[in-house]
Amino acid sequence: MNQFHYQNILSDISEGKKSLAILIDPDKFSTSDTASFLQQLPTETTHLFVGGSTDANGHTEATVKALKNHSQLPVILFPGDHTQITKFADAILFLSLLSGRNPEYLVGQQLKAVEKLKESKLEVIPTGYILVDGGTESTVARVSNTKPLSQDVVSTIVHTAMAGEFMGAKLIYLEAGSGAINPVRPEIISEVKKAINIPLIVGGGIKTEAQKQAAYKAGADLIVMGTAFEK
Ligand code: 1GP
Repeated sequence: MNQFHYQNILSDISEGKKSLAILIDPDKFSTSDTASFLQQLPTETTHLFVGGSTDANGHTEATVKALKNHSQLPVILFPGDHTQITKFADAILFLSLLSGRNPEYLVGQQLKAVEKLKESKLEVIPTGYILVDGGTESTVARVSNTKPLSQDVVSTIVHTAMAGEFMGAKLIYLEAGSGAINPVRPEIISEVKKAINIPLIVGGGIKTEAQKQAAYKAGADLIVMGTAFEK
């Protein structure tokens, strides 16, 4: 089992070095536009995430291959379910939806992923995934049949992140949901950051430079932006 690689991609997301991942949803991406899509991305982009709550058309593999052909940036799977795993990426966020109580997204999908992961050299990154209320029903909440945590109950969010670290997560992902009206509040980011000893990813509803800088200042190590770069 020693073909599994840990820490390579993760070490890029080190504290102090702020990272920016652009999320590409294969359902909304045209591979023929890959070069022009990549050209419009901010120069500070450090990672490409690929995934969506659903991949109805099975475009993930083609999307990953196109991005790898056109870019040197690490391509990391951010899968909505196990069918979105492809060995052509560099790494996978091995997500556990800790804000929810649906066993399918706590451990069920993870078990279904093993066959494909056994045959890949993907860096597997255990990630505690915490969905908070972004002011509109997110696709994650709908597909996973879970409720987001209220942004008003900061201690529950902090404790969920700590539980994730205690369970072995190497990253915590604070998610307001793609297309969120309200991104994760800076106060929440800073309380979570103070409580954990692992890098913190923040995404969902971040559209402006000011929102991005506020999230970094509050303690986000890596910010994920998707909708802002969709055509
Ligand atoms: C969603 O956090 C990501 O999982 C990105 O969200 O599409 O709102 O940028 P946006």
